[in-house]
Amino acid sequence: MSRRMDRASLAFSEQVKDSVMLRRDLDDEFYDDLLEVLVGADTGMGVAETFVSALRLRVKTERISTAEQALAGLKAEMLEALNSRDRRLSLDQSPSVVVVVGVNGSGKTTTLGKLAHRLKEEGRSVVIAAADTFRAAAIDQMKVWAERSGTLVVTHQLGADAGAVVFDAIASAQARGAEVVLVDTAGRLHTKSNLMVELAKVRRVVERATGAPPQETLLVIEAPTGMNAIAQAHAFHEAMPLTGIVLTKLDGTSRGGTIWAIESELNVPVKLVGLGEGIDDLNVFDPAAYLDALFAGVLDVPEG
Ligand SMILES: Nc1nc2c(ncn2[C@@H]2O[C@H](COP(=O)(O)OP(=O)(O)OP(=O)(O)O)[C@@H](O)[C@H]2O)c(=O)[nH]1
Ligand SMILES: [Mg+2]
Repeated sequence: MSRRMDRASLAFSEQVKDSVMLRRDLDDEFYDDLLEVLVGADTGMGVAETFVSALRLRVKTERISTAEQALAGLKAEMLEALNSRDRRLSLDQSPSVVVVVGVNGSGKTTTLGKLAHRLKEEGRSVVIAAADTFRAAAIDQMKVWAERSGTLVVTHQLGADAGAVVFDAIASAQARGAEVVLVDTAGRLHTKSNLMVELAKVRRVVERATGAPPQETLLVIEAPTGMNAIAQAHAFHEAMPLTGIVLTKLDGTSRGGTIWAIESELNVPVKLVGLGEGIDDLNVFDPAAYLDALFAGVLDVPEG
C-alpha cells in the first residue's frame, strides 16, 4: 500500500516535519500546529479536534515529553478510530448481490472490474450486471472489464431498464449457482432525482429476486475530492442504506485524512480502496498499513 500512497504520505509527513516536529515543547502551539496539519489533510475540523484532545489526554497520562512520542500517540489514536469498524464484505447469501453507486467518474465500473477479478481469484463464481444503460460506452466498458477477468456479464440495450438487467443477471446467477452478482449503475441520468429513483428500483428488484436487499451497497468516492465528497455521499446515503465505501484514486491524492472525515460523517466503513487503474489495484482497506504509509518519514516503522 505504501508505494502507491506516496503523494498522501509526502504531503502529510512534509507538513508534520515543517511544523509540528520543530516544536520543542508540547504546548498550545504544538497542538495548534497539529490541528492545522490534520485539517490540511482533510480530516475535517471535528475529527481533528477529537484527535487533538485525545492526544492531550494521552500525553498527560503517559507522561509523554517529546514531539516524536506525541506523534506516535497520534498515530495510535488514528489507528484506534479505524480499527473500531468492521470492514469485511458480507457475501454469504446465494447469490450475494453487490451494488456500486456513486457520481459519474468516481470509479464504479473500474472498481467492479477489479472486484470481479479479486473474487474469482478467491475462487468465487461471479456474474456482472451492466445496469448503467444510460451510456453505450458504459456497457462496452463493463464488457471489457468482464472479459479481462473472465466473468459472465449480462447486458441489455442502451436505454433499457436498469432493473430488468439486474433481474436477468440474478436469474442467470441462480441458474448457474453463481455466488456473487456485481451490479454496475449509472453515475448520471437526466436529473439527480431520476438517478435516485432508478437506484431505489434496482434495490427493489434485488429484494424481489433474492428475498433480501443487496448484501452490499457500496458508495464509490474519489479520494481527491476530499471534503466535497461528503455532501454527495449524504445524498446517496439518504436515498439508500449504504453498507460500505470504496475510496478510489488513493494513489493520486494528497488528502490522506479524508477517510476519517467520511467515516465519522457517514458512520459507514471504508471497505475497499482503489490504488490505480490496473486489475490488481483494488485492496481491502488495511488501517495499520495505511497509517504506516501516512507517517512514513516521520515515524520509523520497525522492519518485518
Ligand atoms: N488512478 C486511479 N484511477 C482510477 C481508479 N479507479 C478508477 N480510476 C479511473 O477513473 C476513471 C473513471 O472510472 P470509471 O470506472 O469509468 O468511473 P464510473 O464511476 O464508472 O464513471 P461513470 O460510469 O461515468 O459514472 C477511469 O479513467 C478509471 O481508470 C483508481 O483507484 N486510481
Ligand atoms: Mg461506469
